[in-house]
Amino acid sequence: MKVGLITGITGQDGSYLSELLLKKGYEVWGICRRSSSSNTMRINHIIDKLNLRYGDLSDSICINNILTEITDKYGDDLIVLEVYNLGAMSHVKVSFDIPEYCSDIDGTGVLRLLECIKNNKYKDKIRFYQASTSELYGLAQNIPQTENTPFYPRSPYACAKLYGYWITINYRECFNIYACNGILFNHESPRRGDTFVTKKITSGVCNIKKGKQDYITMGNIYSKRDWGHAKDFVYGMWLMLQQDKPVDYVLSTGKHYSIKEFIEMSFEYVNINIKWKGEGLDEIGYDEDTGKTLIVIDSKYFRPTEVDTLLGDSTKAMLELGWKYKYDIKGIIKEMIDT
Ligand code: NAP
Ligand code: F7E
Repeated sequence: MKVGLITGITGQDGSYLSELLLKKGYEVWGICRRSSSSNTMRINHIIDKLNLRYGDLSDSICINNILTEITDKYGDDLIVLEVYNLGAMSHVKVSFDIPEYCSDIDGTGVLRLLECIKNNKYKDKIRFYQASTSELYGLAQNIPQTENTPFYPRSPYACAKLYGYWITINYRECFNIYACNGILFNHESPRRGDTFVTKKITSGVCNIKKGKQDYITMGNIYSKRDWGHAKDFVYGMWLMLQQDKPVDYVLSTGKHYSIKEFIEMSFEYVNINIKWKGEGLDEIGYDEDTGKTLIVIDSKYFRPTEVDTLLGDSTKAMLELGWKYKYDIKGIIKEMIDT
């Protein structure tokens, strides 16, 4: 039996990865947080096929209990247990507000999982994927960024993920665990959390088109991101765990756009012509045909330190894993607005 264990199964990537593993015939397990309101919206359509356990990356005991429950169930019949660590406090701006919590979950949480794997009797049958991030490049030292580009994190989130990245490599080298990092650039979908910029824009554009919202309030619209689709990226995660040796890979599209360009493409898709006037906090986007304001800027969405530009080079993943992506930026926007 091939088994997958996903932390962060209720998140954007966790939901797409669950679908992929089920399609491939895996038994899928997931760690969910207890929440006072429902947090399983993204997996409700497949929930009967999943083995969910309550847990949290702050709690070594529960992580160990779940891991041993799985390995005890199969014992020597276990072929492989693929552990995908997708659980995280994943919002960069929020990490400035709750830095200690973010470090505990996104940094030390990785160590907790690796320790449980190291101590498991079936350690040699366990493979570990760490959700590393292009945020590690931060104040980017080279353009485009590859697996060899030096890191320069710019937020508590990125600093915590830097620890996660290195502890994954350290456990690979010390304890011979099949453990690797996917350094993933931004990836989006209709399942993206509401407060990330692409979802905020596409939802806002839909609402404006339907007359349910007047305008969208944005932060820094001049940063640039290399945006792909989560479905393409979870396939790359799976590929990384199917190799002879654990190796770290960048996944990206190799194209980047500013937030302002993303806004323009989104309005264009619903046939609204946006024009701009003013500068800085006074800049606004307006409807050329009606004169109505569509975009305003508010400094409350600015970050204390910004990551101005990210652009990835995933040549290594393309050549060694045979990974490619299917969605371009317009396809992503179309799906996010239509769904
Ligand atoms: P997401 O939608 O925010 O999902 C995060 C998941 O982590 C959710 O299931 C969340 O549970 C869970 N989680 C949060 N705190 C936890 C804790 N203390 N213990 C256990 N689980 C916890 O994130 P995503 O976009 O799917 O990203 C998946 C992973 O890839 C994250 O590690 C993220 O940092 C990383 N990453 C994302 C991107 C991207 O562009 N999407 C790029 C690079 C790396 P609830 O549902 O209960 O909140
Ligand atoms: O911001 C700017 C903001 O929050 C993108 C996470 O998945 O990808 C994600 O991190 C840009 C930033 O994503 C608003 O200042 C302007 O420059 O959508 P975001 P992120 O910070 O790039 C990486 C790879 C991860 O690893 C993370 O987990 O958009 N921006 N105005 C805004 N951003 C937000 N959220 N809201 C605004 O109103």
